[in-house]
Amino acid sequence: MTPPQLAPLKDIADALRAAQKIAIAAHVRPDGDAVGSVMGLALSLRAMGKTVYALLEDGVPANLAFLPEAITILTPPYADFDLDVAVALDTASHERLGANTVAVFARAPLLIDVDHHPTNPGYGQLNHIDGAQPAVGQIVYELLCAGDFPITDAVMQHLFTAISTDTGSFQYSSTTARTHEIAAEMMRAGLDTSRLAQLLYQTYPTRRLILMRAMLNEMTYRADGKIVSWNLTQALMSEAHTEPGDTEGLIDTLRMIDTVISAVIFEELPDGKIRVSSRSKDSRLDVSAVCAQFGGGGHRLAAGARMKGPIVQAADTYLKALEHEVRRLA
Ligand SMILES: [Mn+2]
Repeated sequence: MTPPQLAPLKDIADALRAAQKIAIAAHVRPDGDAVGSVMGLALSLRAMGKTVYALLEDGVPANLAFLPEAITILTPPYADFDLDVAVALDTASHERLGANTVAVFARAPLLIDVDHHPTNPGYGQLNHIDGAQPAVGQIVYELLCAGDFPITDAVMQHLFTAISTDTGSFQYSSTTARTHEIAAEMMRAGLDTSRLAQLLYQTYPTRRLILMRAMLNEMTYRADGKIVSWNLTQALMSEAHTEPGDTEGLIDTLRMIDTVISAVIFEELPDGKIRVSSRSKDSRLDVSAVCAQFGGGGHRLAAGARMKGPIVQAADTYLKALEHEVRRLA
């Protein structure tokens, strides 16, 4: 029997085919997988003649604005529209869609939840939660194949972006042989992957380099260099005129350091809360469990949480818990 959290993609494709008005959304502070999955599915369904509302509570980050039809993504306040189906992608909990998006989704008689965060409880009526998939973009690609839905060049640009960014350019251990096969299928279908790689990884605004310079100057080590962390303050972000997306992937630079098995960035949010992003390079170290101590979650090797400020105190509390886990490995 299929577990309730893993509805066959064929069933999800059937539900989408039967619908005419569809809303698709992903988590707040969207990353490449969120934007790419939402728009990859949205553009395929639009090519089938359906009315599709792509919703992102926080809009499209500046670094992804080049993607096709990104301008059609709606942000709050949302208009009143009827829905047959709502689809949540890459969103580990219902609330992470954002309050306005949750309110719109409540109007749909059917909610579909497609995700790869193992902590996702399956908050839809149709759930497909597959923690073995490196990106929701990969699940969406399989969904389009299962339904024989259109896969246009624009759809591929979005799904390639989703897959490439969530696998660290096909480098993370979550990357599967199928991930590479999908990239190959897209290349055979004519997708210009080197252009996308250049736009995604080799085109940064000076603002981002200012943040990176500060990070390299200010990062601190703990646990004999096994942990590295950095506090990203509102003061620095306003000084550098930071825009959403500028901080995406900065943590990967910290993660590269040879002695490090865990990298953490603490980011001060406008509301005073502290956003924790945590990475592990050692499969024995489960940072999602550390984040869960503070109400967060995610993946074993990449997780996050929100903590109460001030930033120095939140960092100290989190790092103590992390160091406790790191020391247990030695
Ligand atoms: Mn993802």
